[in-house]
Amino acid sequence: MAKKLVIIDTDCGIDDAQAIMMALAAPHVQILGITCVFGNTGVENVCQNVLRVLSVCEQGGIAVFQGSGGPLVGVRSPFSDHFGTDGLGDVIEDKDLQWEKKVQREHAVNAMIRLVSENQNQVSLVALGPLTNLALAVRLDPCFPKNLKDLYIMGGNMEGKGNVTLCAEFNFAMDPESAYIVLEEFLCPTYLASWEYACRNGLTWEFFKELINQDAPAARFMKMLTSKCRAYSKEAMVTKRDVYFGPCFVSYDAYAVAACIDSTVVTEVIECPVHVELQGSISRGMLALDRTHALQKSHSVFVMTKCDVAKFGQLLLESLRQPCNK
Ligand SMILES: [Ca+2]
Repeated sequence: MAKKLVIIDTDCGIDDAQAIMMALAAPHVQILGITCVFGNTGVENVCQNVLRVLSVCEQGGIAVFQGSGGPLVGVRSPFSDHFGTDGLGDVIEDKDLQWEKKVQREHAVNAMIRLVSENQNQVSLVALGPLTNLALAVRLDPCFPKNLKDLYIMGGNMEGKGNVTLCAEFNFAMDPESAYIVLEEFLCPTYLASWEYACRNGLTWEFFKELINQDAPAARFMKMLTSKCRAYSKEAMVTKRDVYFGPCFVSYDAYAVAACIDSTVVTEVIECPVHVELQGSISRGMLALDRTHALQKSHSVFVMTKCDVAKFGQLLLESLRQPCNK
């Protein structure tokens, strides 16, 4: 069977690391490249984090490309330390001083365009960070979205609940203009794993313990990354998320990868046009769902609403049983 071709665009924090490992573990998936963008941390750290994940999973042959270091418009917001200042929980001591030599010389945006044009209508793009690289890709090559098979995005929200501002989700809030461009101009089949979707389909903290205590290098790596990180402490994690959804373990980016590699994980979607708000004083970066077609847009996206959580949990468990022979 031909493998499913995937490009992952990431701002590699801990949940991106988990999501990348999910794609690496899927036997029918071939990752053509991993493109890096700023977000959870600076893009230089993101590159190093991706290289580290690939090394733990013994998949060092996958090409890593450095992309945008900031948003299209305005000054980059200060990095949050949600996953530590380095994005991976500030626990890695033996930094790889040779990392720059391991990153491809080609810019991430050029690489995306090239890989997709070499494999027209065969590539699934999974976006796990701010959408800056994708917005630049459509500006450089207006045919880029049309040449994609489909697009999976972790980002945005569907109920106006924000996690960095009152109404905006992190990835969209970091670069609202890019989110706007992508959702206006990428007319390929597009699947959105919103913040609320991830939180409503969270797992228990008991499951999290089982996940990281598996006997494999990837599980031990994830246990180390999460060991000092507040975001992975049931006790420390009293957040806006908990106010809305109750306490649970949420591996955000893995929801987008799961939908890409196994469509049966998603059991319900809303199909409707969407719009990213750029103006509002408290809603800049918010995603609005146009369920009554008030905006009269011709293109709809699939906004995920329900997940087969048992199946998703199984994919997470398998993702940390690496390295595996693919
Ligand atoms: Ca991310």
